[in-house]
Amino acid sequence: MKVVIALGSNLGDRKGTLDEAVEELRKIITITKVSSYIETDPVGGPEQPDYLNAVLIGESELSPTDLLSTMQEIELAAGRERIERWGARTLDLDLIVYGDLVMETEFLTLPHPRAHERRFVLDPWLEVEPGAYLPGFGEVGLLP
Ligand code: A4P
Ligand code: MG
Repeated sequence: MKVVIALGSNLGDRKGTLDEAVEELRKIITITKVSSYIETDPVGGPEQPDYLNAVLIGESELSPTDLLSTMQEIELAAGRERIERWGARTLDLDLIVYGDLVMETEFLTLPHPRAHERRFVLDPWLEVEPGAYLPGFGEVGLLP
């Protein structure tokens, strides 16, 4: 299934962390595109450093929940500590879409519930996929 994953880091060696996360993800999905890494102002949460954000596109054989748990293991391996929601982190991996799947459970909402309003997700996504489509929201290129 086609998947879109957003990567973010705003602590430590941000570029090294994103490079490493891409290599770890490559072990579980077939990556077809990786966007450039963009510097972004933090959105929401407490005062915190700027982020380096990126988006990648791949093909996954894993189920959505198995993919999410593997992504969380990669976050932990990158030294992420969940101290406060939306706070600074060495690595954040969000599953933006899994094919056209629309679902909501306690652990996983698809598409990602805040992706549609976040330029730090939409801009790098459009860079690697100009015709990007967000189920339930429409063409990414037409979102405000
Ligand atoms: N979860 C549900 N659906 C998903 C999904 N589609 N992908 C659950 C990933 N996780 C999903 O996430 C909390 C819970 O969301 C997880 O346990 C998972 O089961 P988390 O990663 O533990 O906590 P968090 O990241 O602090 O919260 P959240 O809600 O994921 O925050 P966001 O929305 O990821 O925002 N500003 C800039 N410029 N760049 C950023 O990357 N990131 C954030 C974090 C805030 N501001 C930012 C950035
Ligand atoms: Mg997250």
